[in-house]
Amino acid sequence: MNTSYQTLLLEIDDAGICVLTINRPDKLNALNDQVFKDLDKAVSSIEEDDEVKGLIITGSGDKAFVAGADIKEFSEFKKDQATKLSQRGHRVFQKIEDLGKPVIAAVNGYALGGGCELALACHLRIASATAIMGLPEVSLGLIPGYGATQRLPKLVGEAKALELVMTGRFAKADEAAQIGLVNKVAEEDVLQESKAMLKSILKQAPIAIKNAILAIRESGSSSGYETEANLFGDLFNTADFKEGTTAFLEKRKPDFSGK
Ligand code: DAK
Repeated sequence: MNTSYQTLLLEIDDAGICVLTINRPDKLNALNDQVFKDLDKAVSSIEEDDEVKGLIITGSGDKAFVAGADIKEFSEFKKDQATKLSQRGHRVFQKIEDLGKPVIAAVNGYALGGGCELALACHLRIASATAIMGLPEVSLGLIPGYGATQRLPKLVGEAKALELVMTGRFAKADEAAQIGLVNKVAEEDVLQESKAMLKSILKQAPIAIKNAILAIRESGSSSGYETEANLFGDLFNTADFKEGTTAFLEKRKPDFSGK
């Protein structure tokens, strides 16, 4: 896997956990064109790399996860360019959401605007006690353009999503957990706790995890139940299903092969 990027740091440990760090600490890891190009490539290579079992996305430094899209860069955009770049952002974030491996955002500080949207595209979010999240786009004369109008209501409900987007106010970590914007607040080190949660997921059957991601992604859509039935049925053909049920009956721990 290509592990060298201008704006990202990638590290893979022995358990197959890849930590992807957005690395522009002097700009609080704001998302510019280069970050999107790097993210696009990195997520593709993570997808193809069988050694990588799960992904954690975090931000460099102790202040920010990502403090938004790069305001300096987008301040000169015109309509067509903005629409096109919004679509590119959707595609890259969708790639993260569609990754058949679990993805956790370790929200280690400010996650604002596009940064909050990046966290929303991950499957799970764990916040540090100092995390501050929000969608202040209306204060810049905009609305969220990287998916939050669609993903946020699924997590916090339509009324809370409208409140956060229309006021642009920030939520501290405790409130974010209380409204379902993050799964939990880390008691100590957000990266270590994200790794611990990922490790507990990676003990389970990999194809079942992938199918769970695909099925839950379709919740609320008209094809959701049909998708669930198909993905559920497919698992009966896997070696992991045989191993999981056999291990239970033999009163031992399963040893999943991911097949
Ligand atoms: N963009 C560019 N630079 C940023 C930045 C950002 N979003 N956030 C911080 N920085 C830079 C600051 O300019 C400063 O750079 P220098 O002046 O040192 O060169 C450096 O990071 C450190 O920031 P501060 O000095 O401001 O640090 P403080 O601790 O005082 O304040 C803060 C932290 C997070 C409260 C503050 O930095 C802040 O308010 N940042 C902006 C937050 C924000 O409004 N984010 C943007 C949300 S709107 C689009 C699609 C999506 C979007 C846009 C376009 N298209 C498809 C076109 C999404 C928009 C958003 O994300």
